[in-house]
Amino acid sequence: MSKPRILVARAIFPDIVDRLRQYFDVEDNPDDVIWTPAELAERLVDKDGVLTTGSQRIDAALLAAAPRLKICANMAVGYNNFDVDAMTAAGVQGTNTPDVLTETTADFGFALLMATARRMTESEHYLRAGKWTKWSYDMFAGSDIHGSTLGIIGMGRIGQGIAKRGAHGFGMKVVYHNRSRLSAELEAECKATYVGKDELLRTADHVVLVVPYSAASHHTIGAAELALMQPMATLINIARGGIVDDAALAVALREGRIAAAGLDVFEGEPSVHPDLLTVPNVVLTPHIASATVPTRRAMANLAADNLIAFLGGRGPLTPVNQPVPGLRAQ
Ligand code: 8YV
Repeated sequence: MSKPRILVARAIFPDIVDRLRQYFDVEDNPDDVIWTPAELAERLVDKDGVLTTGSQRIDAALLAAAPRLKICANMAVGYNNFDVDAMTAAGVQGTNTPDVLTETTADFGFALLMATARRMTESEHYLRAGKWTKWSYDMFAGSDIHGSTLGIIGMGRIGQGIAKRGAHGFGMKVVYHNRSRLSAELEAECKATYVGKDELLRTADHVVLVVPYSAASHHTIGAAELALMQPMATLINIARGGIVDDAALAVALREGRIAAAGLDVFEGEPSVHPDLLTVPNVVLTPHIASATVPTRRAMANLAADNLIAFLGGRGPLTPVNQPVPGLRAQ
């Protein structure tokens, strides 16, 4: 019997591609070419599965062009690149990579918060430029982390990881806002108090965004929300571009309406709003919150294991939808 055919649509660890070759006929993309939607669709015409990442859109048009496609395994926990309704209607399984990146991403969120509040990149640029000639009382004076109020919007697994780091490691008071309240047990574990979004924005010294992207969460933070924040507050976005109105944020930073921002994700990335590149009080990183070698390997392996389990006739390991089986060409 011939093996199922899959596409590994972005470059990943070569040994994990080799592992997939034991189960599948694999077409891969070792040079990591960024295909247009039409080029991706062309490669999927004869494929049963695809290993993809957050940058490739899987929608009704693509599914129609790929009649044999049965599973899309995202190497990411966020799956806003999937049109989940279209996939379910077409009988296509979607999977993501939860849990394996939680602690790494929470570490990064906290690192970005600290770098932002303590002005680490701005001060390093100053030093590297040879401008450091003397000490002064207010040179790069930032805001404290310990003992301050941490506001988390989006209290899923990563948000909870950040809350625990803040509460247990740094004695922060933690408030959170989420679609639904955590159980009393989880609130106690995270030492976190549920508040309304506006109250969080008004009272937090540091606001961290970890909410999944959807039409409903688009521009969760825009000019009106930034206006509620304290002038000494910092804003951290490790969620998705589009959760923050980047143009409005650049204005708020330039006018000193908030103290600083740390951004790992951007609207329209890898493009970055030009005004964010010129304001000094922002720390910018290229979507690397999950980027440690062990975690990226765990993500790639989980995406691979989803393909192996599902196309091997067992259920998906970490599904994001429940399509009716058997709708797709064999
Ligand atoms: C990925 C992420 O690196 O998991 C996610 O949702 O944002 C990152 O960990 C990125 O999406 C690439 O797929």
